[in-house]
Amino acid sequence: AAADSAVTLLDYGAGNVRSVRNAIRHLGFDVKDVQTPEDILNAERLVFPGVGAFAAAMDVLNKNGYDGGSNLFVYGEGSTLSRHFKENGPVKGLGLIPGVVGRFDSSNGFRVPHIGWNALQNEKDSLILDDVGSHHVYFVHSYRAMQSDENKDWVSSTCNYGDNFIASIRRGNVHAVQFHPEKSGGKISFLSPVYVGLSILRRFLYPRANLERKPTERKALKLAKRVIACLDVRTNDRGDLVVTKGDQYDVREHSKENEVRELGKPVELAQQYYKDGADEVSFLNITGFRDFPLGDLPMLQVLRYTSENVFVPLTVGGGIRDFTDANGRHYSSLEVASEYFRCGADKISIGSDAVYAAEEYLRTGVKSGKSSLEQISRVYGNQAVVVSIDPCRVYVKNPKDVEFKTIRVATQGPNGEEFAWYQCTVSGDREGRPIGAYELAKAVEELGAGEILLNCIDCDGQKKGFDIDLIKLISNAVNIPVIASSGAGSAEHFSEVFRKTNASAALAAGIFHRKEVPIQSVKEHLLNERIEVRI
Ligand code: 1PR
Repeated sequence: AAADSAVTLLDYGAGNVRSVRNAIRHLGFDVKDVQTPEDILNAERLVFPGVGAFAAAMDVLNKNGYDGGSNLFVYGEGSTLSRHFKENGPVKGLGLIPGVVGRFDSSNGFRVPHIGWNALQNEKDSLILDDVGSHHVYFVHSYRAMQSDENKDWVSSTCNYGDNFIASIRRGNVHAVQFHPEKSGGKISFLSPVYVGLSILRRFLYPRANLERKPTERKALKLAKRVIACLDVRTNDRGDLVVTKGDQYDVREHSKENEVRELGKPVELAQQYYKDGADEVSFLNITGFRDFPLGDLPMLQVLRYTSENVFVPLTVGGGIRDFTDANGRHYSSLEVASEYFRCGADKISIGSDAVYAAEEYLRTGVKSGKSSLEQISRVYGNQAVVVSIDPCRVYVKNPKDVEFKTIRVATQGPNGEEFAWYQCTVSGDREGRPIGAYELAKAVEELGAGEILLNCIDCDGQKKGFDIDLIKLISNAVNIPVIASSGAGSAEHFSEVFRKTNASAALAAGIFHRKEVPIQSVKEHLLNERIEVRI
């Protein structure tokens, strides 16, 4: 092991590097940023974080004269280190590892991006994966490297998602992993001080650390269904940022004061949910359509603090759009998103602005390339862009009455209607738009969304279960992962949504905030129901 405690980090501004930084610090090391190519050559341990959009990252690297190829402890995402990369056309990678990277094939029913907690297989001589045993680790990517004769001696583990792709490689001191150790938090066992993802980084940083390996009984087999805790955040009437929760999006107490309902503090609750086993945490700035996030420093601060010791993916939404402030300074949505990523977000979520972008795309039939959705996914990769849909059920007598996709409903409407469509809303349900959730979902997938957060205004806060009709409709319409949201009232509602629909994840807020159903009991219930989850 190297004598000094510094780890050299190559931060080329292409994604959430804050979490990698935080994880290294958490393990007791200082981080030294690469300023010049010599810093790379002089590094004893070099960490090279993965990126969402490879071509954009290589461009930055090439402009700065980094050409890689050093014989160091290199630790980075496999794709970046491979020879050629086929995202946005052929782009030359660093050329450290022989192999070709290609996009997952979504035609065989596997959703792309591959997002979530999956199992490692065929592990051999990795040196750094010893503590992982049969636990899940966190993946988020659309491209993967396949095994070949050229690289078979490098492969130290694989993962199965449609096909067997390379999950990690090791050659001498070079380690690369396709998943995110800094996001694969969670303890190895209840009593153990060892965390799954951090243990990987730790074994890299202290190569001789000789912890005993204690494989657990249960085997992680495949991509797990995710359970996500959502924090709707806004300022209360005193100006403090608080976690609130609405009933059908109404977050005010119906008392004399009509104050905003308060359920806790964002950073504390996020930490709690991480400890309780949440697979992801989402923050939604629910007054983002009104406030401006770069002026809203508290929200950025919430992300900074949370990412210091929450090692699962963080999503942030609310207010991601172009904005001109009172002084006439213009901010692009890309700048807003970049600031969120720098502060520790792994994904950003776009609500209202995605509705406008989809409307324009459907009206003109042309992708302008200018919408926030398109721009952010071009720079950060579509796996970093979630579109949050806030639909409202509208009953109709006859499907021909509307131009939007309708469904036959399981429970009839108030006037005996047998059909309904789901109308998209913007600005937190303040305005209904002439576009259905079905049409929106398909359009945003084409525009570059990597995931859909599917809320339902009718079900929000009602605790009567998810809107199965809606979730079926949308998850069957797209090939990207869909997060079911709104209405969870019990652990059984989670197994119901995973059984009856193709949702990849289920999100809840109220039951977790009010401590009515702990995350752990949701997970245990799913496990008993033989639904794969991360424990
Ligand atoms: O339009 O890009 O600024 O984004 C605004 C974001 O804020 C959107 O993601 C939108 O869904 C969200 N939002 C706006 N107003 C509200 C509100 O509640 N008044 N909250 C709101 C959305 C819905 C879910 C909720 C689930 C689960 N909240 O996120 O957490 O319904 O709740 P439950 O388990 O208690 O039923 P932009």
